[in-house]
Amino acid sequence: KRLGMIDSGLGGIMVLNACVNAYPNYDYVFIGDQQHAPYGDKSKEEIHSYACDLLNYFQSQGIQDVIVACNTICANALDSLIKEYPHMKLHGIIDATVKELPSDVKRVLVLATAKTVAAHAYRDAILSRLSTCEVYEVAAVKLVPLLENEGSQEALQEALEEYLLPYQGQVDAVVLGCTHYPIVKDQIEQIIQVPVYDSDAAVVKSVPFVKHDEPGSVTIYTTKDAQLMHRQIQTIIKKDYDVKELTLSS
Ligand code: DGN
Repeated sequence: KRLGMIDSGLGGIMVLNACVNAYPNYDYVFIGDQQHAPYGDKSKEEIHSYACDLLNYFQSQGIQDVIVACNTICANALDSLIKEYPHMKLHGIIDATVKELPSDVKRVLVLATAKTVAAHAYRDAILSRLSTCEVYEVAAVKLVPLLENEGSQEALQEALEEYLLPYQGQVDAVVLGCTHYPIVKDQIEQIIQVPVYDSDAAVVKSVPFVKHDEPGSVTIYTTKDAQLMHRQIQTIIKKDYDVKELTLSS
């Protein structure tokens, strides 16, 4: 019942929180690779190599089941990681998130990192399910740096309006194709005024969790600054988790 989870940072914390709330009896081990955040502007090779470092750590700890709570890794490296780590069970999140969309949706706006947009991972996943849907993909490149570096509310609101206002009245759903964005889901809903879908509930539904009787645990590592991540977690999910620093050897 040990379950690994990875992301470049705070986005994965949102997914972790959803999983812990639904299945508190697992032993969750989360690594936020904040040293390398944001992943969204890194090369495919770099994203792949960071993900390998994270998975190698889990391997060294005997953790086989891992939720890849980062769309940027899923869009750019998951297929090769699945081949390279055949003994691990890697749970991606893109297809699960797309399944959240109602089948009568006609025009969808996907907000994601530059790398996820460049891979057209959401467009392809949406069209393979809803073939006549119009999909608009926007690289919301300012959001992860603002969220990771505790940018001001004004700067966040301004960036969100820049990405969303051109689509007001033009779409009937928004998909948050980056796990960091649910941190500002309420603000996004207020600006765009259509249903907004994200990975948090989707992951809970897609991972084959089973109920356990024994109590679970949550272990959180960051590759950067434990105090900083501890404070960020308190701010975004109001939980007082202990955070440890982890140095990964590549
Ligand atoms: N949270 C990650 C994602 O879902 O794409 C990556 C964000 C980032 O590091 N840019």
